[in-house]
Amino acid sequence: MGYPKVTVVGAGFVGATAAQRIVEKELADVVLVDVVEGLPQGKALDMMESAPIEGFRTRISGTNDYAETKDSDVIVITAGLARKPGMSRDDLLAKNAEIISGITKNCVEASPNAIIITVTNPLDVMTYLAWKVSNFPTRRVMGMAGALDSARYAYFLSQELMCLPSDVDPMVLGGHGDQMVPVPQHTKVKGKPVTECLQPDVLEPINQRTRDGGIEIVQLLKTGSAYYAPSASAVRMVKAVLQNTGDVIPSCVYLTGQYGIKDVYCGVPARIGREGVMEIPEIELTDQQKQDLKASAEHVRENCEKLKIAV
Ligand code: TXD
Repeated sequence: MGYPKVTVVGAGFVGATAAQRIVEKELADVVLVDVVEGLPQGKALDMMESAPIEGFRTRISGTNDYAETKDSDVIVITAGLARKPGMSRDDLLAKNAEIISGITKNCVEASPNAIIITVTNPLDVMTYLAWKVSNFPTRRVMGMAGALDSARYAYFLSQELMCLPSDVDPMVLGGHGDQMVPVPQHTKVKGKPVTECLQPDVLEPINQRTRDGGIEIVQLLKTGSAYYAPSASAVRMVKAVLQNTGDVIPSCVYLTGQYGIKDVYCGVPARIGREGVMEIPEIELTDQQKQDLKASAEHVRENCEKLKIAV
């Protein structure tokens, strides 16, 4: 039996690294797409030339033509502009909206049954846009942000607690931006809530560092933004879909009244499997967290309103 097929649009830092992780893990054959001629072809060929050493049997090809993405199981959209120092995620809104609209149309035409996972910023708004343009059921369109924000939270906590990063089971909600909502009482260290391990005065700076996690990397790199942890996070979602794991992963999904929020894409824990979003199990939040989550969702909604003109 052949491998599933994943299209990764955008052969930049996040897209190419995600593609590499997918083929090296043998999760799927990958088609890497970009507007720049030669870029996806060159990166795909380079990756295939590593196959004799790495030993993976999956294949990757690069193209500028969506015909080659035909009948993909999953589409990961990473194309667009990355943030530069001093630039907020929302500054990217207009430019990336145009890019995501065009890409979604092309992808959906070639793969009408795919699951779409968006990565491009501003994430929550781009996910909404991809859903609108695709005309897919909401469960088949989701965005990657919570998985990354949670991974960053887990890493920072593991440093403070001097444990393995994988010993931390993190939870971060909200939009992917300054209004994200770390949830320490549902973040567990070897099964124990982190609120029982760390005092609030130690925890709060870690929560804040998590909110600023993207900027911290942008400031260090000076050109471009993070891509190792973002690509790993996107591939975690791809794997949950392809292998129908039913893992609960903080993801940007369409809410229909959960947490008192309706008709907007926002980051909450979601059970992910072959059909996309299988379930949105509601977790207990403090009043403050509920308020913060709502504020975060409202911010996303405002930006979506601006976009309705373009949709
Ligand atoms: O948590 C998250 N969701 C994120 C989001 C974490 C990290 C990065 N995040 C966002 O992903 C970032 O703000 C950007 O919006 C995207 C992609 O970031 P990346 O670092 O990979 O950017 P690059 O290296 O500039 O790559 C973008 C590629 C580049 O090769 C362009 O030529 C291509 O996108 N591009 C296109 N491809 C196809 N079609 C069109 N129209 C197109 N326009 C640009």
